[in-house]
Amino acid sequence: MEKIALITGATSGIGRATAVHFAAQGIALVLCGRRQERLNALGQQLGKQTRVHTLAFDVRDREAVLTAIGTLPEPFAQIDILVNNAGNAHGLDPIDQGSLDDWDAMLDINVKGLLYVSKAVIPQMIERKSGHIINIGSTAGKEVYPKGNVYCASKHAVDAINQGMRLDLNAHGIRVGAVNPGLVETEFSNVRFKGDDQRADSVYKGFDPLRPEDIADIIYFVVTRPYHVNIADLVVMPTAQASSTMVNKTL
Ligand code: NDP
Ligand code: 8X3
Repeated sequence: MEKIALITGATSGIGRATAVHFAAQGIALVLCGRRQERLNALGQQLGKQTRVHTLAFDVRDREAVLTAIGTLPEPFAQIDILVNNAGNAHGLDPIDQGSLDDWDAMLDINVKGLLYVSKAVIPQMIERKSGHIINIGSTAGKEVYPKGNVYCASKHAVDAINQGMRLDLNAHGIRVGAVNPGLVETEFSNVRFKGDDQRADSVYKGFDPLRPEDIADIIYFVVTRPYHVNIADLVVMPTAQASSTMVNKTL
């Protein structure tokens, strides 16, 4: 039977690659992000392979989130797979020099935004006693690196929310799991360094980073296991990476 997936942060990077991968497998899509033009272009492209609906909202705006997801047209209303992916790092500063706006952005988007979207989707999953939630965490949610402070805190929160969701939704037969990537070359560092593309590019120089398609492939694997299999928590790094602070640039 055709499944419907709602993917947040589908306009770029991991979310976009996941949408492309899912579409190729015939999964119907609700694509979310703020950049309407990108949603339109992707919707048009993937609409040749599967049914697509786009929703433009900022995950920080709880009314917008609840309204957009709560008023999905009937053919898209029953979400089988939720990929909680929208998020970014904002800045890379020692704790005493961090910007309050950056801190607000990371906590509001990566943590509260994920919660708002989940709140909008979970009730109908409970009603149907069916659903699969994939939370995109990070190696930054498993360890803390210098200057990563608040971004790491936001991803540790995702780790805790992932565990909490799994516990609380266990009674309803809903699968919950996290995929926690290491260094993936996307627009992530362009956002973190506020458009300093040279600095962003330098993050992925000298080694072979993960590509968003690698993570999309893993997410697809996770959601296509038989119902009795729930991949609860998965960490994936480039071969060159051993931890947040150890990357081998001699391979
Ligand atoms: P990108 O910057 O390429 O993509 C981020 C996506 O999130 C975009 O589609 C963006 O859409 C969306 N987004 C950001 N802020 C908001 C917002 N306020 N409201 C709605 N959507 C928003 O980065 P990645 O693909 O790398 O990041 C995706 C996820 O993967 C994030 O949660 C990130 O923390 C995580 N991650 C990334 C890693 C990496 O090395 N790249 C490693 C580990 C985890 P738009 O701007 O259109 O709103
Ligand atoms: C993204 C990975 O190491 O850049 O979550 O924080 S890292």
